Amino acid sequence: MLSCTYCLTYAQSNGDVKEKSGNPLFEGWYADPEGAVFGDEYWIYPTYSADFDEQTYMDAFSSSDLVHWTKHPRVLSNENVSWVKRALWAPAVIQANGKYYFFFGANDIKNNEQEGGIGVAIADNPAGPFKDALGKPLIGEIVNGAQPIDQFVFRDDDGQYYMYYGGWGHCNMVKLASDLLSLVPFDDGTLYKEVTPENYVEGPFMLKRNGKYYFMWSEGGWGGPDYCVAYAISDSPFGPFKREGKILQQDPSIATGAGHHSVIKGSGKDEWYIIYHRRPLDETAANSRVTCIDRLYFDEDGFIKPVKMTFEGVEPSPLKK
Ligand code: FUB
Repeated sequence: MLSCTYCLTYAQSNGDVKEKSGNPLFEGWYADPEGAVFGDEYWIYPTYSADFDEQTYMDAFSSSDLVHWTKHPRVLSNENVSWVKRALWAPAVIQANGKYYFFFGANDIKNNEQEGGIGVAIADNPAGPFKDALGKPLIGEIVNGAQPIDQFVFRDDDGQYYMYYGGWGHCNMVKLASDLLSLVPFDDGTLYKEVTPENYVEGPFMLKRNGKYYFMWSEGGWGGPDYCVAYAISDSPFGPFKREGKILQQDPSIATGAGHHSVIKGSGKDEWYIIYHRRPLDETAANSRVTCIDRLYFDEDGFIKPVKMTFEGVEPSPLKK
């Protein structure tokens, strides 16, 4: 376990000393964090935020309580995915079919002649090592103007898996086969549906709560201070996704460039956390991004309240009772 350098202790009014996670959650430049809950453990899979040519592997972090985090180095690397050369970005990891599926973007392709895009690797446990499942990208071309990066895999209540993805201001969704290794056509025979909301740039995320689909995404440029997260609410996984407003953005007293997030549920009823990256106030370099966590609340009408970024982070929320 990492020492608690990154936790904070605080005294309650009754004198009891408690710990909070602190923000950032762990040391190092890490962006695009994908949170997941596997059994009694929380996991975070971030991008290693460095020069694109150095982004040839990914680390992961696990915790039993959201406060103490264990680092798992190099759960995915180009040693196990031969076509990955650089720019390994934005994991999406899910448990299905008795295995763990690790989706990623790689190579930052700019046209359909270049090799790269969204790939998938499989392991028997969440710490990997994840190995390439296909020997090639699952999505290796630019469709509807969407760069094939920033995938998020969503399982609807009927068991159907959808993947939302896309950079360059365009978001597509696709339907995944039950083995998660190929695309299947929608009822109208098409493989790709563009679902881009207003202001969308990249980093899509989907959450279902009380029968409503909460679609979220990042806006602005990730290298600058204005990067932020907005959302829409829909009755269907296919949209339409009408923009409601921003839920996460820079705070001049805390950090800039807050975006590319995910959301996980804690141990309590309707207890939600947003996991995201942000840039410390004394940093301006694009890749100076750290992974943080804060509470995410819904109001009584089901709208998401703006997130208050903190340095303290969150209290323990152990999954194991
Ligand atoms: O970290 C690399 C890229 O930066 C991601 O793919 C984008 O979403 C942005 O966060």
